Amino acid sequence: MLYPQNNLYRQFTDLSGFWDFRFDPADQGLEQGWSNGFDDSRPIAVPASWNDQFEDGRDFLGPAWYQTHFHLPWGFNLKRLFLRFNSVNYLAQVWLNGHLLGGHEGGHLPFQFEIMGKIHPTDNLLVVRVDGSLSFDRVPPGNVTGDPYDFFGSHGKNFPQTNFDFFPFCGIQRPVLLYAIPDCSIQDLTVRTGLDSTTGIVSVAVQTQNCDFANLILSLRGHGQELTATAHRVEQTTTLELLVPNAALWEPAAPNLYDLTVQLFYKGELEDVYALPIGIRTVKIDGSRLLLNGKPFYLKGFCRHEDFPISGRGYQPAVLAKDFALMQWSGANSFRTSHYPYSEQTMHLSDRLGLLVIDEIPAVGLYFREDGLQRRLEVCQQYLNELIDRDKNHPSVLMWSIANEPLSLRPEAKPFFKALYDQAKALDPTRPVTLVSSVGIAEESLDFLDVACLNRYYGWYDHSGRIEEGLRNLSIELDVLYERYHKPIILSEFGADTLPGVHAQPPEMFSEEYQVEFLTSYIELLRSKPYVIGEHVWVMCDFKTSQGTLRMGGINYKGVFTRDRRPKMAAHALRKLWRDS
Ligand code: GCB
Repeated sequence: MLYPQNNLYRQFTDLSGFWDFRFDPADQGLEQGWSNGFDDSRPIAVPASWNDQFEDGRDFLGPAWYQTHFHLPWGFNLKRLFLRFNSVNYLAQVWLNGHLLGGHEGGHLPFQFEIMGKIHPTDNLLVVRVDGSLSFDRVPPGNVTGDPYDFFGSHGKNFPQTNFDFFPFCGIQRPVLLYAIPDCSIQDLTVRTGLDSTTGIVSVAVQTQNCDFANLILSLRGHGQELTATAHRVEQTTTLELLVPNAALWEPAAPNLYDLTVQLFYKGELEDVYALPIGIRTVKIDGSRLLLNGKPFYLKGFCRHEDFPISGRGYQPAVLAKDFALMQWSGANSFRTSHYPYSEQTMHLSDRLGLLVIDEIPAVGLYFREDGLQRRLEVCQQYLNELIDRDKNHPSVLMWSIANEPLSLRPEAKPFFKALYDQAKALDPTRPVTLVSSVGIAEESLDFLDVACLNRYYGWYDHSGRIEEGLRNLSIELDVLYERYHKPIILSEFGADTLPGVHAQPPEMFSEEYQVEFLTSYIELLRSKPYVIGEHVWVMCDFKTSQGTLRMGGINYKGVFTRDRRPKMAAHALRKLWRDS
């Protein structure tokens, strides 16, 4: 799904702003909810989670109603029109002027509706019902009951009862766009790049719609070069290839981008243009090594969350800019989109600023009891399709992650992940596929996954207060894991809760000194293992969680930065380590 853009042939407008909003705890439905004219409505900021915008309803997860009015912008009436929602968590149903446009399941991924015939030139009423409530058969799951074996962390005692460790923020969390494209248009582009000695190979599959036998011109500009390729009488799809001599390759230390432009001609007229920044680079797993552009690469960086006071999981451009500035300041070269896809803008900034991304579907806290299992698989399959469709053209996307810490000790887990692995490979054979494991050696899907990601907290949840002892265990475990599966390993989470301003010498749990010692001694161990290809600290910033005995004030304090982005001592220690090596 191409992101809307503005040029002479396509346009979009952002419907962000204050919408009308009401909670609907009795689930009275559209008739009652709407026909009373939203008398009890209140203004709400879109995009943002609803939970922290008001004095009531923080823990209320839905259903709730949003509505806004808009006019058709000048010039839009000559085009095909769509409404695109970049992220609504969790279930969305959308009406335009009383017509049900459809629905979507799952936050963090975009969906859209064509609205021809349902839109007026002047006043339009857009209504959205959002339900973010937690259920065992949703992904990620919540309100799971029964066998403690299927629970994450605090064994179902947290509130709201998530099977994962972050607050289940809900609402319209990213922009809603109204956009226009020509009838005869470029529907999709799939860019793949390769390398033959110093020559870059750029192959672009172009999908057109509503114009058989169109002509295409593909051009690539940048780094002193301008190259073109053409295709004639294209029937819906074709692949064009460009060879780029002495290509300026994309890598974190030099995130070189080229401007790719596709022009679509139909019956002699230029009908549509789409432009995309692209990077030329290759990714390969070679034995126990990760090769970027043919050279071994070691990942240093963070896991993160989209989380900020008041706006919750809502898109905040200034916070995003700050997070990238802090990642660059600390010397990170990569991050994981734990535990759901981040905004499209995050992916664009990663391309531009040179951060490699482990791109994860929102499959966290998965468990494998029969009830709801098939449904959870289908939802994960939908997410994987949507994620790869959205992010396949970003040079920053290094690999796909198909889950975080599934409770994989049941036999159903392996076939579940084999289905997702095969799907990812069929959609994108160019990138490695991983799964982030907490069960380690028992994660049998490592038989087929390309990379092993392991989360470990020895010296925190286990071996509390005894980092050295914990690390002795980790060292043995890593060797055993490599021996068993022969896959390169990323330590994809390790960290310690740290209260800013709490100090102790000798270091004690929760003190800033303990976090420094914890992270630096983990990193020293990881660097001594030749099959370890990366270290991702849990977590970049403190973030909001459900309430429970494990989380003081509903906050996970493992951040290297506070929730408002101030550094703890560990941030300086990491900067020293990551910039010097
Ligand atoms: C984990 C989870 C992450 C938690 C973290 C923690 O293993 O993947 O979501 O927040 O541990 O702090 O316990």
